[in-house]
Amino acid sequence: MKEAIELTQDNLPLIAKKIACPSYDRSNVKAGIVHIGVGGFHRSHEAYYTNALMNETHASGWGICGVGLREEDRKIRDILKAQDYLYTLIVKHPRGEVETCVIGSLCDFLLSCDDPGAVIDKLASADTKIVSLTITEGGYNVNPATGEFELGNPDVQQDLANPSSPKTVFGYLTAALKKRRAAGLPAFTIQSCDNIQHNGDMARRMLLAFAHHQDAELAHWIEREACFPNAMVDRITPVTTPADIAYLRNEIGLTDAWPVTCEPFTQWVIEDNFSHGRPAWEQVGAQFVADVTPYEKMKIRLLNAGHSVLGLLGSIHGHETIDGCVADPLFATYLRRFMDIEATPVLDPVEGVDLEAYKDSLIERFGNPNIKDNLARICLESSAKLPKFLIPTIHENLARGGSIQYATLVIAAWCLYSDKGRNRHGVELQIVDEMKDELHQAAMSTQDDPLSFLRLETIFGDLVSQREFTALYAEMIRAIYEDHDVGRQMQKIISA
Ligand code: CS2
Repeated sequence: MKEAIELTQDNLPLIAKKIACPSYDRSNVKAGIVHIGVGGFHRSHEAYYTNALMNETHASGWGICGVGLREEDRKIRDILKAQDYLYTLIVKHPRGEVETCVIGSLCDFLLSCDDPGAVIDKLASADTKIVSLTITEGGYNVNPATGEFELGNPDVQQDLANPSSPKTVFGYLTAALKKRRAAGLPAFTIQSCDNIQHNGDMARRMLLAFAHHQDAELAHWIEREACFPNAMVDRITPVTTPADIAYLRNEIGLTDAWPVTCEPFTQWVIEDNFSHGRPAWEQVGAQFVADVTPYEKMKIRLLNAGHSVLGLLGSIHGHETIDGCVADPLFATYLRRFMDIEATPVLDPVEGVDLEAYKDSLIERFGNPNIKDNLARICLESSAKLPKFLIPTIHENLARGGSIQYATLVIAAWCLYSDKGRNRHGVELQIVDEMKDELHQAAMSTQDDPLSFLRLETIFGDLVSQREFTALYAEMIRAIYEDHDVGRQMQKIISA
């Protein structure tokens, strides 16, 4: 085993002899961006683009200060702090080639639970121009049935009552914008990087609803002054494994306690709508467009929905990873048919994008055997994902008389998954979901009332009263509850 070098700022000259390292002077970098929710995806995507830009131009005003709003963020904060906020990105190509580089764009990290005032001050500081978010699909506090801000959320109530020690992202943004307004500073841009169609509009609506309840005049100022660009974000980023850490230590001779791995493909399409300046990310591959709508819909309804299709059906069938699914001809065919027959007909044409080639590339990306994207990651928080990724496709196909079979089986499989929590071989499946208990409760009564799962109105809306859907769903439920074999139903749909 090689002797491994610790990843720190002082060691960068040595590490740079082995792998690519920041070529800019990190001591000059100021945080122009504050990012809330520093997970793997932020580190493989926005932080990656920003690092590339600093390498390219040596612009120093766009460093990133990470913010964690949850106690669970302490681990990543502690690790990054000990590494001077440096980490390694491990890019895994389908044929086995691996590229590694050290990313230096993060330059600080604050935890709100340690000091809420420090987070508000950072957001309110004159240097902060953009506040970007990866707070997950479920983080926007929207009631999916009404589309309205969920005012009854106890954390929201606590934030309305205690504006200087908030818990939610809305409490922090509002408190900071209030300070900026009082200080005569421009509003920052709020840049959502979550997989939600019109993610900027969603962030805007939810923040304004919150701010309105706190201070109507401030809400009007935010409405006038702050920008919320919509964006499509894309890079498959599996959960880091001990093998990734061992790879760096053994093959590169580098000790990094929490590197990030990802696929080579990356895409970021952003509406050029910023209130207080922005980095020239277009110099390193991002695309700025006037309207991101068709791109985001295409990505969410094909890639993210495709993941959920494989994730739920594959978990019950006994597959473990996305590439394992697409190596199985039954799953590969099912996925492609779902994309062609159900998802594509409800998409709008995207200028300059060949949808067939896009779908081919998705299947190739899913098949990357070195990514080993676990189905457990895909199935995480399905209750927040499916209403955005898959259920709208069913609604739109019902309205146009299109096929709904492929997607309906996924909902039926999700019911079985939530009810039994086991795959067809009896192996337990860990379900991680904010709504885990509600999902289980609703699914449990399926044998007495085949539609009980669909009565979760916040997820399914009025799907339970759509006869064409419920008839098909009930039939599928009957079949999969009989033998726990989703593969047989998939085959039946394909052969029909
Ligand atoms: C995945 C996404 O969370 C999910 O279910 O579909 O994380 C996906 O890997 C990314 O959006 C890729 O850009």
